[in-house]
Amino acid sequence: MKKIIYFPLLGTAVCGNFAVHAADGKSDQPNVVVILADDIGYGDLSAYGAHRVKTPNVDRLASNGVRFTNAHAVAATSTPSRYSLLTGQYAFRRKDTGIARGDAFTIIKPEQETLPRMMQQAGYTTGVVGKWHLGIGDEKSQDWNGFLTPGPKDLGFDYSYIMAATGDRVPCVYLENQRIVNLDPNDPVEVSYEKPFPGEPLGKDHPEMLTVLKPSVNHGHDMAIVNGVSRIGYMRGGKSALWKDENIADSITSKAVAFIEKNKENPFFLYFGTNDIHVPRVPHPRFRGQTEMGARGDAIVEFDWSVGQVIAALEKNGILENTIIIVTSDNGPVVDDGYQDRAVELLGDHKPWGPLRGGKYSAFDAGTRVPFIVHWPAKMKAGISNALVSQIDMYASLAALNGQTLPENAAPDSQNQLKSWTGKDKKGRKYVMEQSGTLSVIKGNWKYIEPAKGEAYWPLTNTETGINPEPQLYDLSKDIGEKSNVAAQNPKKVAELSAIIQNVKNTPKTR
Ligand code: NG6
Ligand code: CA
Repeated sequence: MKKIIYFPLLGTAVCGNFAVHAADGKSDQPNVVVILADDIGYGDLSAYGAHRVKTPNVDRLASNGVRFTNAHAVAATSTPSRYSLLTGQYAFRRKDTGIARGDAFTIIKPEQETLPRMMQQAGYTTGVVGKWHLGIGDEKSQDWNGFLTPGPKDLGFDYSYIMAATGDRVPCVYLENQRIVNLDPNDPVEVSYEKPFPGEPLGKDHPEMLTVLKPSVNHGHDMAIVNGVSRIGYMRGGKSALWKDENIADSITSKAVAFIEKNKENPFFLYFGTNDIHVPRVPHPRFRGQTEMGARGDAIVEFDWSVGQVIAALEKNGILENTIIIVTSDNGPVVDDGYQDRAVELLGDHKPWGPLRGGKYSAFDAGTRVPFIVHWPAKMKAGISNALVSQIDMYASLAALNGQTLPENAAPDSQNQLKSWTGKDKKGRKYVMEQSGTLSVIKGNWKYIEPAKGEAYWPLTNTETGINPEPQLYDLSKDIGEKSNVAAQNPKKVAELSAIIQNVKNTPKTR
């Protein structure tokens, strides 16, 4: 039986899976470009009120698109946040989704349903460029000098050009379609997170070799030295393949632009994870000094430049109008994340967290409430939306956009929020879950943080992470800075919100 699927936003009734055709015979499906920043906080962009740094390219998208004020990453660190976005499943349902090492095996299993595979089924060519941080290879084959599989291809990306983990973790190389780029077979790459390679100097023993950045005091980041920066993990070899930190934005942005150029004739889905503004922050010399905030501020300018390059590529090819661009961040901001880059000292009155409390790693809202802009001139009216939205819904919302019916086992926690993402529904989700060292939920004006024991994550103190053995309840309508815990005065609210969390934990599927 053929199903008739109605595309609410495209205004076209179609038969079968996908067959949206405009009068000229070309596909009318919008391209989708997701620009996922690393560690950019709610208050880091001028569209969100920053004044010590200007982000004109992001601001252009914000003023011609919808800028969200109540949008959430699923987790307060990268790996669980990205896992949730690409699978539509809360990362806390799986124990192995914490911050991944650079030699982690593929975390999303090839047999899992994924967002990029759904997009492929909807007729898109899919690509991932930039930060990956979801592991690669498996126990049987993690051959750094050969073909690393499973990897992005097995999860639904036709093309990949990635950094395996983070800028501060080895191996410091790019992988294009799951092979190291520019590798000299006579100088193979070796990677270990267990023990150093004999003869390779380490940051902790050779501070004089750390000519670009030194680690913060009492901190890790003191192992392999690559380009005058010590990292987490050990590596040896691959000299010709090593990235240059100051060129990362240029390298990955040019690959993102090349992907757009190559696929401009047909619908494409590009997932572009920037390295900015994660540590080590080493912006290209042309961005240095663009702000008075040192490397962290200049990295925000570099991020904005990358966004500008993507916009320019779409515009040049006449496809900006019918491309959905989503700009957001994987988690909230951190100022000192392990290197002596003077970010704390030069911050001045810049507030990376905006009016919120906490930051990266934190259960307080700055950990996960992030900038979120959706730009789609062809179908959306510009504006500001306070709708409660979460990155967990990208999967089901893009599926709905393309008339894709989700299989039973796909995207268990992802809801179709297309109407709120396109600015039409001003309410959004009934509740949003957030993951840090504990779980939190926001519903209406209320934010509840589950009681938890645990140590604060460096560089935070327990007061900043929001990890507390007592239940916490905040009335965000009066207290967006989560200063006054009103749990004791509102036992019914506490019971209601804690029941939501219990229910989500106990039911493997919430969509
Ligand atoms: C932490 C690192 C931090 C950063 C983070 C991952 C220490 C003490 N801190 O473990 O520097 O790399 O992991 O950041 O090593 S994320 O944005 O990719 O989640
Ligand atoms: Ca991050």
